Amino acid sequence: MANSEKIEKLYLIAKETYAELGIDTDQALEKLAGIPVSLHCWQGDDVSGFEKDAGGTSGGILSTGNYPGRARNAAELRADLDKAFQLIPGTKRLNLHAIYLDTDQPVERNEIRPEHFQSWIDWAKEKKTALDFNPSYFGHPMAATNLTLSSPDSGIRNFWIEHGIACRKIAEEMGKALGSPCIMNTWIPDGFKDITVDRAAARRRLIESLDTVFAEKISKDHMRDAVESKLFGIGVESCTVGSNEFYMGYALKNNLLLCLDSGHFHPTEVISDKISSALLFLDEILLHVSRPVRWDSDHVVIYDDELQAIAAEIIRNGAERVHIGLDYFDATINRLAAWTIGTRNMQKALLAALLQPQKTLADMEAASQNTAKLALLEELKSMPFGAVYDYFCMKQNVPVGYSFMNEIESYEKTVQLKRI
Ligand code: RNT
Ligand code: ZN
Repeated sequence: MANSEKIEKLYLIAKETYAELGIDTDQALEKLAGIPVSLHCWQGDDVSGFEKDAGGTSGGILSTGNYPGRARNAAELRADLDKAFQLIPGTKRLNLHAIYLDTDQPVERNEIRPEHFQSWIDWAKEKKTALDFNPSYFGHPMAATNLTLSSPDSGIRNFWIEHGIACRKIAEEMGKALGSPCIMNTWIPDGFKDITVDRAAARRRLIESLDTVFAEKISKDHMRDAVESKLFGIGVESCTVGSNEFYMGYALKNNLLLCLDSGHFHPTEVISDKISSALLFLDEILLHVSRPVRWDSDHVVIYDDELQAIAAEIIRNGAERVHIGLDYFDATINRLAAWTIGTRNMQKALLAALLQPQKTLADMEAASQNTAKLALLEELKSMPFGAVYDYFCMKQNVPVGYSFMNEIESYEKTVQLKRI
């Protein structure tokens, strides 16, 4: 039997099986196709960026490993992304950081302008995709003390305020040019290594700086601001200025998006539980889907319990209010595979959630039929959702199952390994 025939046949059986639970698999796939996942450009080059002088990481973020073939410039990164987009079904966006500007000459971070990202805008137009954006408050001499927007030094603070303002203009232009609001996420590394005495003063300075950065009202149709908290980072173990409570309060007060990164909480604390709460008070949120291993180590997203829980919460609370971004950087494996594996897993988890009889489950819960609820949830786990995802991949003209690795292996040989 031809492979496509087999996939179709298995799909039809799966469709029938899910229909018995009252679930329409065609409808689920239509919904899945419309849920965008924003790929983080920084997996492609270990968060190095393309600034002509400074750049790289600091402030507690770090990519480890030396797998060959990382993208060294914007053209290489775009080539890798083109390939990744061919291996991932569904709606994709690209999430850029300010350090990925595409220029011949060095440009200071407080002087970057939309034109420095024109090649990305052109690329996105051509690929019929959209862009998200991030100011880069790290990997720079002005961030050497791990204090940027909350620095006690007004010169440092002002430099980064100017960077934030410059980035919002860029995000606005990206959203305008591509006809889709650009989500701009603000994460700063600010924190202290050791016992911190005046936490309130640092946090007050951060509020003031953010107020200045966000002062200009920009149309929601073009760009939207998100703020991302963190628990700790290497080198800033004792106090993170932009903590969860800080940004929760700031986002609520200013009606911004709250960004929840799955690697930024205590080891047993999960973001899946935070989505429903946040959405009761905020219009929209942003997720940085990642995988912490012991600490905020940014591993490739796998199909684990928390990913399934996150996806289920997205579907139950309204996918249109949750912007899904990925955030990890593993330099020990092929970087194109890292994108492909993580994004496909995100989609698989969304699909599994779309294939759950949410109303039946909620009714069981409301009627305290806890035994039945548990039994059904567990049975759902071994239902043929893989056949539905395979069919989705086939219909979207991307490789089905493990076969995407053939393409990655040949791309690695012919393109990435030649970069050394
Ligand atoms: C760092 C944050 C932040 C970064 C990216 C590069 O801990 O998670 O989102 O990973 O912006
Ligand atoms: Zn993050």
